[in-house]
Amino acid sequence: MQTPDRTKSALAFERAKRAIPGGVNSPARAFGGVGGSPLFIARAHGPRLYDLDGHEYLDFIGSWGPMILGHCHPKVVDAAVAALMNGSSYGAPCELETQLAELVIAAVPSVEMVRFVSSGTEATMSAIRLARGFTGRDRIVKFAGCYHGHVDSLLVSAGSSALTLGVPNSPGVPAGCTNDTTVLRFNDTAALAELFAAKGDRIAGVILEPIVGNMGLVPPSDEFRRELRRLTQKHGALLIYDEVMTGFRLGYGGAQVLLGESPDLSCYGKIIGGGYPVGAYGGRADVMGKVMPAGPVFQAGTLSGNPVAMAAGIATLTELRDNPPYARLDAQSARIGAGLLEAARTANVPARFNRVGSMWTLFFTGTDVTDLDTAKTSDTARFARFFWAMMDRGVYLPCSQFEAAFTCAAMTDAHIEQTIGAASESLAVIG
Ligand code: HOZ
Repeated sequence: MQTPDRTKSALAFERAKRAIPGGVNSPARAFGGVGGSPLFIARAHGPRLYDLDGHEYLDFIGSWGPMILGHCHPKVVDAAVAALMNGSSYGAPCELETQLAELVIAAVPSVEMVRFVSSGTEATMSAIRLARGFTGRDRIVKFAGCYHGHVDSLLVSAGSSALTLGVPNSPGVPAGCTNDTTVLRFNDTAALAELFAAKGDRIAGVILEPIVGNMGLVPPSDEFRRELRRLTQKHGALLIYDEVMTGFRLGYGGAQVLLGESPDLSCYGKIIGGGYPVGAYGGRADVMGKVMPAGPVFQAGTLSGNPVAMAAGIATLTELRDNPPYARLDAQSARIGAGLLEAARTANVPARFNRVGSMWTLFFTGTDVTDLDTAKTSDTARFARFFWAMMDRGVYLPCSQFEAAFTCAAMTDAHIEQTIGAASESLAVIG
């Protein structure tokens, strides 16, 4: 087949690079893991993106997670427009903030109070500050391959673009910022037990993506998850779930509801803003009661609780609650897994498919992927060829082996079969 002409995107990228570092406002978008120029998007609707050159793509990124209902869902658009007509920002409280907080609280049993911020990074940064303020301890534990935004103290062995681009530790993060961060291997229960036995009473909190999306999709083992809850409780450390990606994605309420777990604090973003810039952290009332002005732990933001974003979030959560798409998303994503693995077998390509609900990753490896080391056994050069072959066939996948793909509710069974057909052709061609 002929490679589609993407000249307009390429020219737009060249122009952007003269004005914006690397031509993008977040490195995950720059196609560093797959080579070539990123697509420049002209518009999006339903399950599709449309690029500057007039090509259309089934969108399995969904803005890296938020667009679970697809692009331009009419109820979300109507809510955002109605809010916008009442003014775009007040710098003063409005009832929309309380309404969205109440929706989150009603959906997630462990969350008794919520504070809204403007991004997932702000949410995790604020949650670990709160964990430290509440416990009076400094040490934070994270897991290799988990990514919690670009918070200085968490930018160690991080996943997502920090992993794709091979920059686990960024220049500009002073050693002092990470001295109190301990990194463990995900799913390594023995290492966790050893650390808590030695230093448990000095640990303020443990932060993790309960189901990891940022080294590709990696679920926790039951033993690891339960031990994490038991040890943090025993030692008075706070368990912090970063549900920025999984919140309201893996079921109404998120990963913790699916797993039956109860963390002390949870971080949100993406879906709860319905496609607008929102983050949130919430949890136990006694802990959240320490946030200023209720308590002494400082955290603030001019655009926090922005009315347009709140309205879009309310419309999105209301739709997810009243017309839950989760069972269909699960079935469609399972069908993608079966189809992709069959295509890989036919093409004699070693592969593993990790999936929970509508988040999934096809790893090009013959090794089960349970942590960062096993994720890194993947053939990233083959992934890059596969990515472009899929793109040429109208399927837009995450541009890195170490990211999760997202199925959205606007996709029909025909879109799923189209994706599997594209994968069969792509793997037959690239091998
Ligand atoms: N947190 C997103 C998924 N890994 C990446 C978004 C970004 O860095 O732009």
